[in-house]
Order: sequence, then C-alpha cells, then structure tokens
Amino acid sequence: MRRDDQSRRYLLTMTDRAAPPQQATDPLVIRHLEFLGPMATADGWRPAAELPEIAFAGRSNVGKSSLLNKLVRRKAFARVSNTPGRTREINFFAVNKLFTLADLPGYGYARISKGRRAEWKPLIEGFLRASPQLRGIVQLLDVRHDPTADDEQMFDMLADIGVPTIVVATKVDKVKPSQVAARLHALAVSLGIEGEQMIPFSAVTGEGRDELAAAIVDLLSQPSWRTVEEEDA
Ligand SMILES: Nc1nc2c(ncn2[C@@H]2O[C@H](COP(=O)(O)OP(=O)(O)O)[C@@H](O)[C@H]2O)c(=O)[nH]1
Ligand SMILES: [Mg+2]
Repeated sequence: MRRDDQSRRYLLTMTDRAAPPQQATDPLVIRHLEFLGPMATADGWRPAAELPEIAFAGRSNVGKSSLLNKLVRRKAFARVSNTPGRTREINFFAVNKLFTLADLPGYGYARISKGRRAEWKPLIEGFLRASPQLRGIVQLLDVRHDPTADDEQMFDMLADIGVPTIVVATKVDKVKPSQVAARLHALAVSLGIEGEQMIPFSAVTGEGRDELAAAIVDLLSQPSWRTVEEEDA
C-alpha cells in the first residue's frame, strides 16, 4: 500500500496539470466511436487490448455518463451507457481507432445493501491490474461532496496500482462561482493531492471538457507507466 497514513496523502501518479495546454481548437475531435462490448466479471470476456486504454471511474450519480456524453459528443454513447443491466459492467468503446475508452461501473450506490455495495471492487480492480494497455484513469468526484469511504478505497487502489490519474471535479455549475476554488481546495486536502491538478467540470456549461480532452490526449502520447516501472527496476 503506497499510502502514508500519517498525512493521509495518496501517492497518486498525477498527470501534470501545471501548464495546461492552450488549445484554440478541439484537442479531441471525435470522428469515430464504436461500442466494443461489455466485461461482466474479473475473469470474463473483454475486447482484445489493441489500443491504449483510458478508464473512467466514480461513485454512481457522480455525473460520469453526462461527462462522457460531453467528451465524445455522441448520442450513441448515451444509449449504451443507459441500457439497463449494462450499469454493472465495464463498457468498452473504440474512439477514433486511437484509444479504448473503458467506462467502469459506478460504485457506492447508496440504496443497496452493504454486501452488494462491495461487489464493484473485484471487477474494477481485476480490470485495472490486468489490462496490458491501460495508460491512465479519469477519476470523478462531485465538487459538492467530500470523498466517501468508497471513494477513499478507490483512491487507495489507484495509488497502489500506480496508474496515472486525472481527477475531475464534476457539477461545478451547482456551486456558486465564488465557492468553486474553496471546494476544489477542500477536496484536494481531504485526498492529500494537489488542487491545481484537479479539472473542474460541468456537463451543463461544458466547462472543463477541452481541458479534460487535452489531458487524455497527453496521457496517450506517453508510454505506459508499467513499461517505465519495469525499465526502472
Ligand atoms: N447541474 C449539473 N447536473 C449534472 C451534471 N452532471 C450530471 N448531472 C446530473 O446528475 C445526475 C446523475 O448524472 P449521470 O451522468 O447519470 O451520473 P452517473 O450515474 O455517474 O452516470 C443526473 O440527474 C444529471 O443530470 C453537471 O455537470 N451539472
Ligand atoms: Mg451512468
């Protein structure tokens, strides 16, 4: 476990947000989007890992489907992600034949039993640890709420795996503009991460969409952290 419990600091490998690229144009124009299929269990079927992969995670209701719709600007995406029964699977999409987008099941749904609530972990963890082509994960938090116990488990897991992580604070249109910076700071403090490394996002106004797209494109241009760790060893 790579978490220092004294400072509660998650030693996440964060992508460098210090100098966000100034893009005059859309950094990720979606020309092609194809649903590749679902993965339902940790040792179950998954599409061939031909392209680099970016995963998306968050508590259920955090705004993941809305964010993905905004990111890919496609109605087809919404149709798949809202199909009943698909919500407890990992759904894979090929984007521009450039990368695979892995939509992880939302965790921590409040209205189910404690036992069933723990069911998300083996599938998500199994996928994250086994995917040979994983390049990074986009981890979502609702800007209005402090991280839950499930969020903390998720962050512990990401720190342990060492996967590069982009943290997105969703629904920023729901807090007063004057309070956004304070909420981002509070979230960063509770997770022990750098506040500047979080991307504020709103599916309503579109704020953060291009910055997120640029961060993903940037991650895709780098080699897998697994390869780098092997070379260092
Ligand atoms: N105001 C606002 N509402 C949002 C935003 N993103 C999602 N929502 C709402 O939050 C609820 C859950 O969103 P959804 O995308 O389905 O969350 P998911 O369960 O994580 O896929 C829905 O009622 C959305 O309309 C946002 O950026 N701003
Ligand atoms: Mg959803």
